[in-house]
Amino acid sequence: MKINPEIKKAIEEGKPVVALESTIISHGMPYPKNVECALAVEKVIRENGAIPATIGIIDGEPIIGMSPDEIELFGKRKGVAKVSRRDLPIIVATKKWGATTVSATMILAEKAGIEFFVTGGIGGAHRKANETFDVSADLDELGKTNVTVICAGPKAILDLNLTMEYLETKGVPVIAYHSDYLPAFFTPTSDIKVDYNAQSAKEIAEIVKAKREYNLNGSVLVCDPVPEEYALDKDYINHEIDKAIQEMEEQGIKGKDETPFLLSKIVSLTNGKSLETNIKLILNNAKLGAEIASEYSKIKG
Ligand code: PSU
Ligand code: MN
Repeated sequence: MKINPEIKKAIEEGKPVVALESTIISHGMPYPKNVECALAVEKVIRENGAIPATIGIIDGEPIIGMSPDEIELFGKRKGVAKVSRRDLPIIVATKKWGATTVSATMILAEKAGIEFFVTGGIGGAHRKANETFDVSADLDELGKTNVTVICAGPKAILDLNLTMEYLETKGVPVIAYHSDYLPAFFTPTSDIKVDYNAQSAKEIAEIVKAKREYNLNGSVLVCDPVPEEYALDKDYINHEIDKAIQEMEEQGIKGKDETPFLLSKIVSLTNGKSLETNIKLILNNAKLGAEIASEYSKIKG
């Protein structure tokens, strides 16, 4: 594993560091918006007092803190593998390029000693998961790996109720920022209650501290609602999501290809509107993530 020297030093000195994933770059958005977004997210994290560490795998070596050139190469390159926990040993041993999902990014961030990780949306229990068993490896990772994840909630391509049940089983506290309800990625809210409505970054840092002091392994899932002005209309986006899922089923797309297919299909069905919302919400999450990491570095002792 290669840790960028600036990040290594910051970790050693207990300064705030925020991890970022790379599946969002290679499988979550089209080029060149993916690269622009990844660099803009890093900028927001720095502006809010933390150091960004974008994580990806190049020639089998996990990189903690990719350079802007590496991010550009990543965003352009075709055929980068989507890597979750299952895929990690294969990609390392066969010396391939790999884009880390939420699960693999959590594993590598924890190994590097990074507590906070900002992304757009997490994977979850897919619709009909009770028949298909299609539950993202992200959820099990959240149950056991000690990294706090800041996102805009699970997307409505998933079954949000099943996702929340699964997180409860795995002991993952789900916190919404300034809301009683679970944010649903493109829309700021759903009708599902969260475990806690947090009013400040400091309050969230204190919850993370308590979780670590009690050795309650796993994540704290922080869900930051997309700002109203960038949100999509709920009925509109859910209708487009239904169309994308129908097309996925007709084409027989399964397994790890489902989420990337749906993400790109939704971008084309909405003429790029979903992509704009996606970028805005990540930038919003980056600000909160950097603030929480900064508060945490003051109190962790
Ligand atoms: N949800 C999004 N955008 C994404 C992903 C999920 O809104 O880019 C990516 C993340 O990397 C996540 C992965 O970890 O998809 C989940 O894939 P799967 O559903 O195959 O577990
Ligand atoms: Mn899956």
